[in-house]
This record gives sequence, structure tokens and C-alpha cells, in this order.
Amino acid sequence: MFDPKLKEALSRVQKPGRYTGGEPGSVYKNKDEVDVRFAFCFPDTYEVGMSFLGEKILYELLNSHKNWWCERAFMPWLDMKAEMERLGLPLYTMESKDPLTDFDAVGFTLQYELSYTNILAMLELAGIPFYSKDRDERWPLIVAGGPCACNSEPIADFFDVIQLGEGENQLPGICAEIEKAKKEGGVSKKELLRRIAKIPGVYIPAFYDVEYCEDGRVKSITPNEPGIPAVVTKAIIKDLNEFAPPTNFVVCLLYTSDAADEEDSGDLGGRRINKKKKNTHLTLPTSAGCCTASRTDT
Ligand code: B12
Repeated sequence: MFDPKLKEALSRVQKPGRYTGGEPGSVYKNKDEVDVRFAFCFPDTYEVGMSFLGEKILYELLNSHKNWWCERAFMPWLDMKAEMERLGLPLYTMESKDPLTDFDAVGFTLQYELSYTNILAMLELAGIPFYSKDRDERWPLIVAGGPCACNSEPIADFFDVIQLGEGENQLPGICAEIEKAKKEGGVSKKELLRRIAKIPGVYIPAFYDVEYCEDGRVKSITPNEPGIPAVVTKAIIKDLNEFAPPTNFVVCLLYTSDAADEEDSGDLGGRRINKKKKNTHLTLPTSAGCCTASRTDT
């Protein structure tokens, strides 16, 4: 069932289907039976994030492990963000509706630099401190990956783990270390990060001292922990046959063609520009709590 506050928020926003989950292909597991919970966050609206192929790949890959559960979260549009702040609803995942703070790791994809402010907005909405140095063992590990991860210094302080390059081998490696540490018990965040740092292609910003030139360019990056690689090399899958393409896509229930129109005109994210009236009738699927929302957008 939906939380009453979430129901209230959904009744007041445009395109409530952005926030309900329950789409065909989405993966549901019993949270008490999984060892690792991973929240995959796309720092933009649902429509934009749902077209991202990397998420399809990594979502299916992580969920193919019986005891790991990968869920999705997106940046709410301004109306929903305001409702969530008003009602004190923390940012949650589409599948379980649990807040991001309940997860072992929260991963952001760095698709384009323009989305960086949304990463901070999502952390703020989740009630998670921005800086890695301010998060101890009680907080989820905040992980980044994606094409912009290879130029990570501008945002390095916000992340515990940055994965450079393709994620098919690396992300399961990170989750395996998290699982192992949880099962051992009492493993500090620093020790967990030391273990994760040994995965090729993984950069742990806290383990490097960065010096800058006067003009802001990076002068040097030096490991400050023993056994940490001096150079982190981007992960590349040499044989694409190692990984079959995803077969179980999560299918959007939302009418999304407006997003494409708006993207063409540079106005992406839910505001209508063509003034056409549209009736939106959304029947939220039973797995998401069975509720119906009907509205007319202008
Ligand atoms: C396809 C594409 C688009 C498409 C689709 C975007 C989408 N919704 O998916 C369209 C045409 C819409 C698009 C638009 C834009 N794009 Co574009 N796009 C690409 C492109 C060519 C491929 C991205 C892709 O799908 N790759 C395939 C997936 C499977 O690979 P991947 O994303 O790299 O994911 C893998 C790894 O990176 C990693 N990974 C990814 N995320 C994560 C997360 C975690 C936690 C971990 C551990 C690993 C991980 O694992 C994945 C599997 O190996 C890239 C260039 C490139 N070669 O990467 C540019 C690129 C991402 N786009 C870019 C830009 C700038 C934009 C725009 C902002 C352009 C504009 N000014 O409008 C817009 C953004 C609009 C928007 N809001 O989406 C830039 C970003 C550069 C930057 N420094 O900001 C890139 C890098 C191109 C470039 N070199 O300039 N784009």
C-alpha cells in the first residue's frame, strides 16, 4: 500500500505515474531475504532516466543475483519535490518505496554534467549528507559511474566510490564486497573502501590527495593509503560476448512523448509547451498498491 503522505502528494502533482513504480518488468524481491540492496539513481526526471540503456543493463545484472536487489530512483519534478518537502517524504525507490537511507549503496549515473545539481538535490531529499567525509558506517555507500566519471574531480568529494568505465564487471564486484563485509560484521567503512579500491577501475577519492595548479587544473593525485593504486584505469569489456544484452526491460507506463517534444525545444521535464489538453488516466498496478488517478493537464 502507498504511504498516505505519498498518496496525498500523488494527487497533487503532474504525471503521478513518474513516481509510482509497478511497471511491467520491474523487479520485486522480499527485502528480508536479500543481502545487498542497491538504489540505482538517475539524476533527472523519470522520462529521461527510463530511456537510459546503462540502467537496463545494470538493473538486470544486479537483480540476476538472487540475494541482491537493485531498485530505481529518479529526480522528482519541481511539483513533486515541493510536495515531498512539504510532507516530509524522503526520496524513495520505485520498487519498495523505501527511503534511500535504507540501502547499502546508492549509485548515481553521471551521464552529463548538467545533472550534477540534481545529484545534490536527490541526496538532500533523501536526507543524506553531501560529503563523503560526513558519512560514517550508518549511511549507504554513495557510488558513481557513467561516462562523466572519468573526469570525477569536480564532484569527487561527494562520493565514496567512483567507478570508471564499463560497469558490468565492476558494479557486481562492489556489491560482492559489500555483501562480504556485511556477513563478516564490524567492518569499518574505511576497511570496506580499502577492499573496494582493489577492484580495477575503481577510484576512492578519500584515498588520494589532489593538488591543484593556480589556474585550477589538477597538478598531482597521490594515494594517501598503502596498497592503493597510483593510477586508476577505466574498465573496458574486451569481449562483448561475455555479457548478453538485457532481455527484461522495465516498460514505462507513462505517456512520455511530451518529453521528446520538450527535449527538442530545450524544455525537458514535464512542462507542456504545446498547450494541447490531454487527459491522463493512470491505473496504478496492484503491485504498487492499486490506486487510480485521473486528471486533465493543460
Ligand atoms: C545515447 C546518448 C544520449 C541520448 C540518450 C540519453 C539517455 N537518456 O540515455 C540522447 C540523445 C537523448 C542524449 C542527450 C544528451 N546527452 Co548524451 N550521450 C549519449 C551517448 C552517445 C551514449 C550513452 C549511452 O547510452 N551509452 C550506453 C550505456 C550502456 O553506457 P554508459 O552510459 O556509459 O553506461 C555504462 C558505464 O558508464 C557504467 N555506468 C553507467 N552508469 C553507472 C552508474 C554506476 C553507479 C556505476 C557503478 C556504473 C555506471 O556502466 C554502464 C554499462 O557498462 C553518450 C556518449 C558515450 N559514448 O557515453 C552521450 C553523452 C553521455 N551525452 C552527453 C550530453 C552532453 C548530452 C546532453 C546534455 C546534450 C544536450 N546539450 O542536450 C543531452 C542530455 C539530455 C538528457 N536530459 O538526457 C555527453 C556528456 C558529457 C558531459 N561531460 O556532460 C556524452 C558523454 C557525449 C559527449 N562526449 O559529449 N545523449
